[in-house]
Amino acid sequence: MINRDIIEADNAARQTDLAADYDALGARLSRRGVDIETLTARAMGFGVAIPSWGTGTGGTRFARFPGAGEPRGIMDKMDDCGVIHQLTAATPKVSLHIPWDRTDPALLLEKAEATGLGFDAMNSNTFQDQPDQAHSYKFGSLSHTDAATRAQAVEHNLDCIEIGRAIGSKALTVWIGDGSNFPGQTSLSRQFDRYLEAMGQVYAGLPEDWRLFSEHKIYEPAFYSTVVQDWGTSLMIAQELGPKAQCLVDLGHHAPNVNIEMIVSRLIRAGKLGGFHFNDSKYGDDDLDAGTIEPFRLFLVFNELVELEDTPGIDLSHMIDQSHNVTDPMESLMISACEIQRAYVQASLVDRTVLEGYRSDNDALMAAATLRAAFRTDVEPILQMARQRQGAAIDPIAAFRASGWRAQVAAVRPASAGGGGGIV
Ligand code: LRH
Ligand code: MN
Ligand code: MN
Repeated sequence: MINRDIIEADNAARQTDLAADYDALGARLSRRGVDIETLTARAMGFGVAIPSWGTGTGGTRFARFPGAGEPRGIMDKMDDCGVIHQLTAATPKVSLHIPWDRTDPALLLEKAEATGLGFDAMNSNTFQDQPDQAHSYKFGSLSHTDAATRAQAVEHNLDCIEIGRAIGSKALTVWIGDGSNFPGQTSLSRQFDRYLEAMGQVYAGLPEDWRLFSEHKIYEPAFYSTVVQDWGTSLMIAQELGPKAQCLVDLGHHAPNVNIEMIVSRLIRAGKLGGFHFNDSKYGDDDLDAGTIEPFRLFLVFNELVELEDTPGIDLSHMIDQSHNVTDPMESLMISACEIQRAYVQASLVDRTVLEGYRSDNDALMAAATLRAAFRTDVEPILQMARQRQGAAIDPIAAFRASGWRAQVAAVRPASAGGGGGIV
């Protein structure tokens, strides 16, 4: 972890400005009838999980350009996640990917204790072949035409549940790359039937207090059809499997211009929204830092979440899912966590009584203006204060750079090989 003195020294230099900015914002908000302390308390209560795989440099289908001091394995990844949480106070959990992170659960628990982290949803991987694997996933996994391959994929998911159970996780996210690349290659209906049957076996292996998240994605790696291609299919799956099955929305997994906030609203209405993979994108599954391309879209997603937050039974797993090619992954993850938290606080600022009034009067212009007023409010002092009060950094990136963490770990973590073959 980073030496506390470094964080405190960096905070000390920013303390006076923060106090002035916080007071000024507090005064402005109170003129709007909003208590800044309520918002700061909400910011302090907010958390989003870090994907273990996001701590390394990703890559594309063309190349991977490794960075210095990349994590050598899950223990290093957890160390990085611990630092991200230490600096942001917004990322209390890690989401593991198996088999990438496979290791003795006792060691994972020990590391979680040392870094002050918990575990969010487990992720299974049947979109890659592993050494020593009996059956290849080249033509699919849970929906494969071959029963033995499907059984192997089911077994892997059950194994993920076992590991997760040992470390206190409470959910399994299943994303498969299954689909087809050419019209006629597969029976669209029978492939889906096979998938549902296999997922039923995974569902049957869930502990009582666990949930199963199905994650949809429109395309890639299958380029003609994908088995779980959109939220409609994902909802069908969750409804067919049973009450412990819900849908996971990865923001980058839709066609351009799809209204994601509406999907969010519909899934909550159906009692089937389980969680998110936050990221941002311009074209496809770009896995860019949250809020860096379309911050208003992120805000609108949170606007739905805040509007519906008292829906009975709602319990969302907020997770990030990103890949970093040109930035330091830890810095990118910190930026994302802060942007997601910002969207949450901005959405919490929307005057919902006033908005409802405009809605019932059909005053579209003022309804939109009400959302914009919240979105345009610079809530940075609230985020900074939330961090400072929790012993984190007022400016996480500055404190991270001042700490020299990357250079320190680069000295003990050997450079990893570059080369082709990206991560999805
Ligand atoms: C697929 C995906 C899914 C995987 C992760 C590595 O594109 O979003 O969540 O588990 O990437
Ligand atoms: Mn994802
Ligand atoms: Mn993805």
